Amino acid sequence: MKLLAVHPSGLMFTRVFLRLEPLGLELIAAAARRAGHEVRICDLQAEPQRNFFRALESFRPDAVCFGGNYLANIPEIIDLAKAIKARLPDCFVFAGGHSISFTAQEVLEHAEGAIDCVLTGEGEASVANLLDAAADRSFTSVPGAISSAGSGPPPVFVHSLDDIRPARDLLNYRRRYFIGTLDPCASIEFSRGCPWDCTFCSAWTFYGRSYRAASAETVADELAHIKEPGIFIVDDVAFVHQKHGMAIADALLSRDIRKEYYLETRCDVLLRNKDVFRLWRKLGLTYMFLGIEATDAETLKRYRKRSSTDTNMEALAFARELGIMVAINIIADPSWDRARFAELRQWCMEIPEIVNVSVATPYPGTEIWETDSRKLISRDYRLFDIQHAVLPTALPLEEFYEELVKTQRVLNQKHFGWSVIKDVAGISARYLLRGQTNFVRSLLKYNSVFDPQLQLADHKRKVRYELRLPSHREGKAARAPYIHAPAGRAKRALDANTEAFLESTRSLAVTMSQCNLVRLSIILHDFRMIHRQVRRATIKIRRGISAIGHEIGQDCIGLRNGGFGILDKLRLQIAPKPKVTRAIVISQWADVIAGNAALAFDQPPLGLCAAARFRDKAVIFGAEAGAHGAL
Ligand code: B12
Ligand code: SF4
Repeated sequence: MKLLAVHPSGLMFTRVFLRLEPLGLELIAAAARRAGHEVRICDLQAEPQRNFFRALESFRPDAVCFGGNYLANIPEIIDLAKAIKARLPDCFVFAGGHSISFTAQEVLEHAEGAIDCVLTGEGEASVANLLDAAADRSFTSVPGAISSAGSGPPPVFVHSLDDIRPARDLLNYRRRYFIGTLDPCASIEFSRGCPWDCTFCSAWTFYGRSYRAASAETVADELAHIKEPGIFIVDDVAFVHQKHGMAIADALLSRDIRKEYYLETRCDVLLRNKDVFRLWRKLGLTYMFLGIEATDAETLKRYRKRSSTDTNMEALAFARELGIMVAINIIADPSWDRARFAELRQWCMEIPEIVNVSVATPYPGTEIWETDSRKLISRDYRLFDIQHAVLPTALPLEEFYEELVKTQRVLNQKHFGWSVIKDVAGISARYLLRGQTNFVRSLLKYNSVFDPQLQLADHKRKVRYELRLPSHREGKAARAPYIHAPAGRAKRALDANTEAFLESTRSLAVTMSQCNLVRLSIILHDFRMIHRQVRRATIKIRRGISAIGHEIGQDCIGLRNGGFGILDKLRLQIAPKPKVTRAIVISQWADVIAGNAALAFDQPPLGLCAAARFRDKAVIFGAEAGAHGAL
């Protein structure tokens, strides 16, 4: 069979800052090629749409598939599918990828027969089966297949990440992929999945909270064959597993492979695995993206980021120490007023990092989609790119965009303004001489892409395809909308120590350093992993240690030690004292639950446990803050 694999066009972000190869689609292409099919790739991020239509004419594919990772690309995919059927009515058209997996049924309906099937989940595991089944259009035996004529069993995982490597050779314009000064840049996957569960993210629901890793040898082989000097590591959270990061580093060192790398990780992972990141710095780690998301504890809690402001600040300090370019993301909430934007600008100007501001957006597959989607002001897929506001804004929409773009511009100029261009003139000239224009162009394109009037105008476009709302009751979260069903620890390539670390962050409510006791309001919830009897509670703590005693008084019980024993102990203490509504527990494993409340700290050093030997009062300190901070 002749298969044309298509990636739709790039979204706003890719017009300025980066453009990266469609790794997922290359894996599908590789799996299909291995099954004996003739495959071509057309990546509309890097080539004009006329190439797609030319390929239909000249290649005359028997099947065309689309990569649907991004919700905002769905209308384009549907329109292209309709255009295929108008030209090649017998062509088998299917789609797969992250976002389309969460919206399969509605996409099939919008496409009105132009898309024959959606293959949900990890596509390389079942694409060969699907192509076999295409002849009689019967997909009921294909795992992950959804079609109007019937669906197959749930999607399955590929046997091992080492099985299939991407068909990089099929891309027509490899030199068009870049990120910042990594120009040209290839992408690679070291691991897949994320074991955390942030409310705004669908990485964990897609992969059922699994975490799998490619072997160090496979990764090193692949890197040895990649020609590009820049490498974008696509992992959701790079180097969660220390040993894995070290093993890849060793394999690269032994083969003397030198590249420049970009990766994304969590602040707590960076702090936990400092040696890994130090070693990777030596190996060429140049850029790091840290998902900070919010600058205050309350919002971090709401996003269930399971990290604290202190951890985030400490991670930034460590990343600076490493001497790499650090970019962070902050999510702008639609409730923000002008003052809040100004505050963010101020904060961002005080730190040296590159700051990216995105807009809080509920996506299918995320928890906030389940709880917030009924408030949406638009269900136009094209606006779901985290650069547009799709929830009601406190400011009039026009003013919200003015503030957003002003903030983004200020932050952009901080790094990419003319004064900086002068500094990077040398680099730019070198790239231009090599014929690499991506980076230089990106420096100049900002204002033509990020413009409040353009963003506002996007809301006024005619809407032909709209997202379908979830069917359950408003405000009530349904079951997590997994694509691959969760299989617990068995599906995580993590050792016991890393699992324990994971557990501790999952139960982590907040950590604070003694000298940074700011007013804190935390809604505690979702400790159900450890214990099902979780209730909500609010703990308010005022600046200063004495203020803590005053604030929480006898309502609060402080306990030291961890382990499951503490659950009983805590409940015993609280049960006969109905007035006790709040508790602070200093816990090794942060495994805390009580009838009414709990606040846990992750792995306090021994000194802190000792300091916590007091009765009926609380201790607040940071896990990494050293042995101090007792009441
Ligand atoms: C790396 C990455 C990027 C990179 C590169 C993307 C690229 N060129 O493909 C960059 C940094 C450019 C990027 C940008 C953005 N990203 Co991004 N990105 C990711 C990330 C972390 C990993 C994607 C990846 O390459 N994985 C590795 C490959 C092997 O897996 P994969 O692509 O998912 O492919 C597998 C399956 O999806 C499926 N599959 C994929 N394609 C196809 C096609 C067919 C036919 C079939 C059958 C199956 C199939 O099979 C593949 C193999 O198993 C994901 C999170 C995630 N875990 O998925 C977010 C994610 C996809 N990104 C997201 C977002 C929001 C964005 C941006 C809009 C953000 C922004 N600031 O503007 C932009 C838009 C970029 C654009 N294309 O225009 C969201 C998507 C949300 C949504 N529902 O639309 C995700 C899910 C992150 C999240 N936390 O929510 N992203
Ligand atoms: S840690 Fe990152 S990838 Fe994992 S759920 Fe949170 S935002 Fe998503």
